[in-house]
Amino acid sequence: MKADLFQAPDYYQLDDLLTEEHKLIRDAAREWVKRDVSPIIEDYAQRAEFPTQIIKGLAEIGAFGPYIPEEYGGAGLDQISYGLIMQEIERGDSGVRSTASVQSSLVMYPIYKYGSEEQRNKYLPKLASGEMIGCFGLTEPNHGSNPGGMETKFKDMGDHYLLNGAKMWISNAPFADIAVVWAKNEEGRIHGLIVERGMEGFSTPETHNKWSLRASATGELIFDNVKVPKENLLPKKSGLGAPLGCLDSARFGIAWGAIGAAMDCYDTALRYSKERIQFGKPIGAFQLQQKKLAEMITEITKAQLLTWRLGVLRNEGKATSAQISMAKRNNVDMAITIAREARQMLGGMGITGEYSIMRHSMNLESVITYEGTHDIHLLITGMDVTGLNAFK
Ligand code: TGC
Ligand code: FAD
Repeated sequence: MKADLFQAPDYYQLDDLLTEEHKLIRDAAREWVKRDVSPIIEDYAQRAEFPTQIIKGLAEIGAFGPYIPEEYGGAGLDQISYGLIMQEIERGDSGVRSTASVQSSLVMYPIYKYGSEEQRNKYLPKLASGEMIGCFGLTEPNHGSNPGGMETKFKDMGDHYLLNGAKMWISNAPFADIAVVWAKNEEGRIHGLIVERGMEGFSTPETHNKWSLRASATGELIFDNVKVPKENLLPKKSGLGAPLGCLDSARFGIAWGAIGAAMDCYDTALRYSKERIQFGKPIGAFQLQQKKLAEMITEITKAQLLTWRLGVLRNEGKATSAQISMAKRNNVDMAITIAREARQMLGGMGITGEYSIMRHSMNLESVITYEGTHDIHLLITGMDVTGLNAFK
């Protein structure tokens, strides 16, 4: 792969909206991606392997639980810092960002928000340092967009719970130490349970043959009469709103992350357009190529403004789930469109691993599907503005 020469676009001087601390956090993440991710990621993606050696670095840049309070090992940062870290990581690779967002928003967040004090103290510091990796089991083979229909269930056996069922498409599953699993009790109420690797009857087979997110490990979670200790149930919230509340946090991170992938594609295409000569001049001098670049930077700038405002609203505790859906949907769509256009600008070179664009493009096919598909988020916006529910 080519050397990482990334220069971040900031067409509307949005750096002026950031604090000095935001910029320091972002720049540290950016440097780390240049040094530890960019040189190796294409090779790992080609081999369909997650580079476990970067876990320590992810922890060091604060990517595991950025907004979790310091007393539990988190970085105690605000939502914009969290977003900026996700942006920088996804600039390197969406699969690496997946590992960080699952760990932060889907494992640490529910333990922090819905867990007991004992659960917080037992798991959060180890998750923050990367000593422990977690995954989040909501999706099932028969229930993706409608998780409320889940079949995974647990029974109260007096001194423990007995868990049965299966989850599918679970990021980090093949190597995770713990899984936050959503399952129904005998009354059909959804609860979160912390399942630990090594519990009898619990297995995590890896999902192979992916053309997307190849540097992220995806797998199933199988529960065959798993005895879960009673103290592993998350006590403070139940019902579908509990897992969906975690998704708000992860979707927010993805809205920022997608900008990172888009910025990388734009920056690569811009540089290439000035270097590649056809018909005696750089291809960037042709109007058709300029149209692509002009539209890319316009869309990136709009997405940057959207997420910055959303970050402010999140910091003030005022962002709604529907606002987060709009940003996730818009920004991922923006990124996948830019990746496709940027790939074309590189001609044949665009399909090779010499450049990051094709990898981003394929990764974004997962990003536009997970955490709620493109169409599901449109229906959430539709429901919000009309007050009419198209799901039921
Ligand atoms: P509905 O009846 O609308 O809602 C049930 C309860 O949940 C509440 N709620 C929310 N709470 C917090 N945050 C949200 N975003 C919420 N959305 C809804 C709601 O108020 C209600 O509460 P209550 O107290 O009244 O019971 O539920 P529904 O069954 O009609 O479904 C609505 C729908 C379709 C929007 C929802 O199911 C949905 O978002 N589906 C998409 C599924 C999804 O996003 N799955 C993601 C799996 S995890 C993943 O993909 C990780 S990838 C990570 C990576 O690798 O980076
Ligand atoms: P379906 O729900 O079967 O949807 C199929 C199509 O039907 C989609 O286009 C959808 O938009 C459309 N559709 C569905 N309902 C409606 C409707 N009401 N109106 C109109 N159209 C509709 N899940 C986890 O729990 N944890 C993870 O860590 C995780 N990681 C993932 C990693 C990867 C790489 C991938 C690909 C997925 C991951 N997922 C994870 C699962 C992901 O959240 C689901 O794939 C996603 O929610 C969609 O579910 P589905 O694949 O079952 O598609």
